Amino acid sequence: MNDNKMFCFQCQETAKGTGCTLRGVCGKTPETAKMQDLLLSVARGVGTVCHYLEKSGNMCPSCQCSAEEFIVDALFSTITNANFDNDSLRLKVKNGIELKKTMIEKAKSAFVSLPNFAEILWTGDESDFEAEAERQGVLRNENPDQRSLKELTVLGLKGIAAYYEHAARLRKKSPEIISFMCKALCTIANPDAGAEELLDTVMETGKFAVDAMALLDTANTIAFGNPEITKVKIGVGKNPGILISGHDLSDLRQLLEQTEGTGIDVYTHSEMLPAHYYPQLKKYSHLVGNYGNAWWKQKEEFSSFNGPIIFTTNCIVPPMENANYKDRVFTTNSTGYPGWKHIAEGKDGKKDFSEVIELAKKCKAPTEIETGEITGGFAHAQVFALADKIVEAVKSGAIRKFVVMSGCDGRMPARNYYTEFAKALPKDTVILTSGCAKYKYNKLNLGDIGGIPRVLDAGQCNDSYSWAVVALKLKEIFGANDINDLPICFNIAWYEQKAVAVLLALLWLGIKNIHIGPTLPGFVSEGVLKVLVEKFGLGTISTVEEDIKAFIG
Ligand code: SF4
Ligand code: SF3
Repeated sequence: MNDNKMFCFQCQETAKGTGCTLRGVCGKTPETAKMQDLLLSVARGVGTVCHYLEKSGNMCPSCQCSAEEFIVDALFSTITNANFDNDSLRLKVKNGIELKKTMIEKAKSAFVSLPNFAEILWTGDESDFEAEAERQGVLRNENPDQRSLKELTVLGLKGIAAYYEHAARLRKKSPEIISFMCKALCTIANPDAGAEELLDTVMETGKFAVDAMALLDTANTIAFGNPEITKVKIGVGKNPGILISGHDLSDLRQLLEQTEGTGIDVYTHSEMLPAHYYPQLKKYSHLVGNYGNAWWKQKEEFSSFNGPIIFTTNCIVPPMENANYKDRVFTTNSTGYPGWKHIAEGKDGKKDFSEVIELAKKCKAPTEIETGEITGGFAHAQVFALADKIVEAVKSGAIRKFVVMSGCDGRMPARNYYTEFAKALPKDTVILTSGCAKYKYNKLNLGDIGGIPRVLDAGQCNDSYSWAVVALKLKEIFGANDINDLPICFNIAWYEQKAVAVLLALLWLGIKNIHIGPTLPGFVSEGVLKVLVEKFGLGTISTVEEDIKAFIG
């Protein structure tokens, strides 16, 4: 690892755009980074054994219960801003090592010979954790293009794992997705994997990202109904509240059930905002509104919320030493932070939020930081319900172009570009959004076109799937030969690895000339960038004026 204390380049805020080497810009310490590197290495080992067992007919993907759970959780726990808790990560590593040993024994007794990858050979001695983490970090691949393709795959897998975990919690699973994850982890573990095989794996990751988003879409709509146009309050009431952040709608439902009739109000935060659009969640009258903005403003907003906060997924920002909310934050699922109480799933698959509720009862009501309403709920079913109106507006020229601005928000000042871009877009354009990127422009009141709002929010980042479904439907309606002939352009803001999965999904669907920003990923090497530019016309952003000219004409 040279003089580096760590190496991580998986998110958009990576130091100097090339890699965090001393400490993460996100707050990740070298110890946490190493434990995550080790966890990923063990996941590659488990995935490789699974893949070999399956190939030899000794295991079907649907019976890999504990392997499936381990792989999905390992990938999700290493997503940016998900888990900063070394003890919890160490425990995951140890469980993975035990699992790998059991599976290797199974392979031996079935006479399945395993490849001699380092991930298989390592015995998992605890005194060797640190050294193995250093050997197995991102920089283990010396060839920059090979490293880049492997990282593109694993970062896409992290996004898939996140979406898969939510779907699985709602009892929707897919042996095919798990089987692919194992195969891809095996390819990444293979030191001799060639460029072509790696590029194919990257593209296949896009295919399975589409499948994972479709799976989650089905799971969500079966459980909670189809999102519908909804106005969400952004002010506060007089009751004490619980703030729930992240993406896990199943956790929110359990919290709403357990808080019903207690006099506690529930508020959504950041990526939980779209929960309000679902009929089976908005029916709870004590789901009163959304508090605050995207993840990166949480230090100030948690402080003024006054009540307990639950993180169901990323994005956690490490609190200041003297933060007044430090003792009222809880985590669930793959998330963790040292000193914060983790609420695990019970044997019945349920979580007990009683401690959070008791704490809320002793807290003051939230301090109001803004007032008014925001509108959302434009996932595919709602958009299809408005299809006639939308098609008519396109045909008449009232709508000139749709601009997909899905993705993530972040704290870099360069991201003000997205606010300015949204403001500068001509009045005959409509923004299609999803993910926390929307907080850059969802309170601007950009007006409507004949009753169609100029900002259509489909939901969380995984709901970017809706825009793919809508684009395919428009292609059919307009009889276009190619999806790229439609009046749609893509200006995506990325931050963490779910956005990487979404980008790979869009590439897999054949969408060209996507612009990503505010900067290009540090994990894309010059060689790989050249391929992405030549094959897909991938680009980044420039100035608002130049981009409006280039995208809209
Ligand atoms: Fe740096 Fe991002 Fe990795 Fe954090 S997640 S260490 S900010 S690259
Ligand atoms: Fe946001 Fe973290 Fe990506 Fe799910 S909450 S979009 S950044």
